[in-house]
Formats: sequence, C-alpha cells, structure tokens
Amino acid sequence: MNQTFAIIKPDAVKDNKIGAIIAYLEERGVRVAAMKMVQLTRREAEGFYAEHRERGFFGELITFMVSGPLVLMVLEGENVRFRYREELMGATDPAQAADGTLRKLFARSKGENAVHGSDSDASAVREIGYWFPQHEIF
Ligand code: FUP
Repeated sequence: MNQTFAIIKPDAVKDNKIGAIIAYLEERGVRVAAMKMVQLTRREAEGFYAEHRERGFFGELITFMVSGPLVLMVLEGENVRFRYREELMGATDPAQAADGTLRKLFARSKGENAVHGSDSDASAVREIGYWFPQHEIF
C-alpha cells in the first residue's frame, strides 16, 4: 500500500467530471484518503510547479492552474504511486495517451490535461505535504 498525490484540474472541473474521475479511480481499487476543492493563488501554483519554472510553457501552465477551482487529492492503494501514473493517468498529451486512461477519456489538450499525478516517490511525499497536513489524511 502506498499513497500518491493527484489533482483534478480546472478543465475537468469545468467539464463536470469530478465524479466521473473519482468513480473511475474507485472502480479500480484506488481509495481517496484526502480531498479538497480550492482555487489556487499564482503563488501557490508557482511553488507547486517550481521544477518547471524554466520551461517555455510555465506561464501558460500557471495561468491555466489558477483559472478555476480544482480538486486536490491524496490517493491510496496497492502500489498506487506507480499504478496511477503508469496505468491510469495516461501520457501528458491526450493524443498520445493509451485508450482507457484518464487523460484519453477526459483531457482537452496537452496543456489542459484533466489530471495531475506525482512523478516519483520524492514528489509524492513533497506534493502531499505541500497541500495536506497529516490530520487531513484519512
Ligand atoms: P505530467 O507528468 O504528464 O503531468 O507532465 P509534466 O510534469 O511534464 O508537465 C506538467 C504539466 O505541464 C502538464 F501536465 C501540462 C503542462 N505541460 C504543457 O503545458 N506543455 C508541455 O509541453 C508539457 C507540459
């Protein structure tokens, strides 16, 4: 069993897919251990994505991530850290994502791609801690 950090991004919230995405995960044995809906400040989004600061798409990414409310989650399950990222989430660009993955099903584009997932053990720990104090994780 382990935990990972996920976001239902503003495009999927606007598309009314919060429930569909959570149902997709629950049906595959993933448990929601923490969850909150928020609208990020620029400062929060920039801190969260600090590793991408030098990338050409950074400005667009931040503008998108503050464009509307989103859902922050801690997911728990058997090997979920790997499974969510490699099996369930799909490639960054939905055009490249495997059939049946969240991004294939719900993402609009490479920039507006429905969901986030931690990309390593170290990121999962950092990202969970960035948004959730221990007492908010069940
Ligand atoms: P991923 O791990 O699949 O979420 O992708 P990255 O960590 O490489 O990128 C984080 C976010 O930056 C993506 F979800 C969307 C955005 N991005 C772009 O807008 N354009 C790109 O070329 C790459 C990433």
